[in-house]
Amino acid sequence: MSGERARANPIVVESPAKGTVGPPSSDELEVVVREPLCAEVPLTALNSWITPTPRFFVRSHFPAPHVDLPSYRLAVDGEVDRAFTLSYPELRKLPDRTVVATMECAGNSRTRVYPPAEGVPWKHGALGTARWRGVPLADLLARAGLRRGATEVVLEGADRGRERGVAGEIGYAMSVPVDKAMDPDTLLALEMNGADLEPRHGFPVRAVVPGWYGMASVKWLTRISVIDHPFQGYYRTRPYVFIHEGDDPESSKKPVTTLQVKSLITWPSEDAVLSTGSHVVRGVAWGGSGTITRVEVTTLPVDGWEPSVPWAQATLLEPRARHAWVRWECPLRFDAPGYHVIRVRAVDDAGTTQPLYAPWNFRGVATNSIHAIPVIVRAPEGSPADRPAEPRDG
Ligand SMILES: Nc1nc2c(c(=O)[nH]1)N[C@H]1C(S)=C(S)[C@@H](COP(=O)(O)O)O[C@H]1N2
Ligand SMILES: [Mo]
Repeated sequence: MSGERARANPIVVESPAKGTVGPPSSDELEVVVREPLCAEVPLTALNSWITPTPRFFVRSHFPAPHVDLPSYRLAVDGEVDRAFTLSYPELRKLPDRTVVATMECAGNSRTRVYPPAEGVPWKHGALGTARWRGVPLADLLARAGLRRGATEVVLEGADRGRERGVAGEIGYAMSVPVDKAMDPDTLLALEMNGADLEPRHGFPVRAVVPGWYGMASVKWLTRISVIDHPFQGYYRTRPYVFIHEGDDPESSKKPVTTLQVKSLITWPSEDAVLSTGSHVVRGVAWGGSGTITRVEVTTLPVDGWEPSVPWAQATLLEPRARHAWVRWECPLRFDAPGYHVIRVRAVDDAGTTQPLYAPWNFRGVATNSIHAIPVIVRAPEGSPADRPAEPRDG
């Protein structure tokens, strides 16, 4: 499965200074933070089941590291019987598997929480679905032999830097419990959408933890370390935790793990101008612990009291895959000109759905409030409703 790019250029993974890891072109992604690069996709561009790589969001805590491929080694160690390392060519030779999985950053939709929460100010586009190809993490763990007492697997990236309130440099690392690490769909991905990973998405190898928020899918992976206690690393215990109002920040924080049930409208866009009549509203829906069974859409005139239509069932579109979002579409009629709000909510097979407002938390993570967008409905040009009313009193 060695890709063309690797063969043509087997040695050099260019550093940001050489320009290959820089911001994506502005028409593909919107840059949220320039360095380290955080960039999101406009929702209307999420119009295919597989997100093309140039439209796949980027979330990096540090500049993309320079990885020297000839000397690159992936280490597997810790609470195992046989620690070992693998070179890139050795990894490439192992049996692989392909998984289509949706990735969402835990901070996605953060700008929609109130009061504002600290963190990268994402709108809704820290989200994408890719076809990942790589070696199941379980295969490497089986080869190493887990010792009794192993509880978590720490995934370490090559990127390093400073974080506020922490002395010295730290590297990016995140842990997953052993059972999630042993899931056959948890991959050490070498390819994304049929090509070697792009540098900004973790070349030469990254973890992909389907069904979890993106923080566990560690890029530029260098070490897999099995431990027998809860991991206390910075990223596991500080940014990617739920701390709700009134919680004691130390004793009650809960790690962010599984994707919540969520759906977003990808067409029309916010503030779109639509003509009266029928339109097909489109979007995507996903969740980490079950299967989306229903998506419901409604519309409400801004000055109305009752929804003008009850929740309508959207049609769920093929193809589908266990860890991938489902695309949906729903015809809606707008009879009255004016402002309307369109809302969507997804329901999974356990009956879990979305709250109107997700409970506020200090990090603004895992926000899955019902997506609501305003649109402007106008009567077709030239129709009686399109003409301004006659001035009555001069
Ligand atoms: N080494 C490393 N891995 C990382 C990160 C990082 O900063 N460094 N960011 C994580 C977060 S928070 C997310 S949401 C995903 C984003 O992956 P992408 O940039 O390929 O979209 O990578 C994860 N893996
Ligand atoms: Mo993230």
